[in-house]
Amino acid sequence: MQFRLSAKTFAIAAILAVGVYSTSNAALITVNSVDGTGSYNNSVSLLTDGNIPGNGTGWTSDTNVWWYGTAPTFTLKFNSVYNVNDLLIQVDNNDDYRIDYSLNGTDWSTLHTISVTDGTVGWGMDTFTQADMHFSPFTAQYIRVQATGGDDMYAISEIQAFGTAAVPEPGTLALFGTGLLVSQVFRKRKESL
Ligand SMILES: [Ca+2]
Ligand SMILES: [Ca+2]
Ligand SMILES: [Ca+2]
Repeated sequence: MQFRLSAKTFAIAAILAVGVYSTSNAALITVNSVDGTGSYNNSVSLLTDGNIPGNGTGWTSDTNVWWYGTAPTFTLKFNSVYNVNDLLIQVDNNDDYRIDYSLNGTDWSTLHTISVTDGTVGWGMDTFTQADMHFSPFTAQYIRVQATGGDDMYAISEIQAFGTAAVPEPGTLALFGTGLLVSQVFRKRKESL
């Protein structure tokens, strides 16, 4: 009897979990902080201000963080851990930019490198998304971008990530609530027998 109860509880919980996860849609991920290392021009806040200039905009535009050399790194920290399935990044068209991700800000994995030869424009800023980069979805709280080669003159105007929270709290609470409800119902039945 005990086994059947828990099996039924489990089945209902599993059905509910599928429902919770399938109804959650990828949305723009909230960024807690954006930081830069090394020497660069303009504020790193430009990277997450939602302003994406038109493709072909000059690399030293006021809309961009721009710099010389491959030393600088730019890191976004999300407000929690997310399953990320899309990125939007606009960079200078004639360079290589490596995108890394991390759960803790210490251990990094490389997601993708945008190559000089990628993209659609031959001058100024160029926009890339998952449709261009073809990476697999990943789980992270940090995204880091670094120029790795090109003409030594680099720029980024925007970095946006899209996905769903890795631990959806409303879903967890719903599962917990369902478990309580089911055990209450069965306890009441047992008492009435
Ligand atoms: Ca921007
Ligand atoms: Ca290019
Ligand atoms: Ca360049």
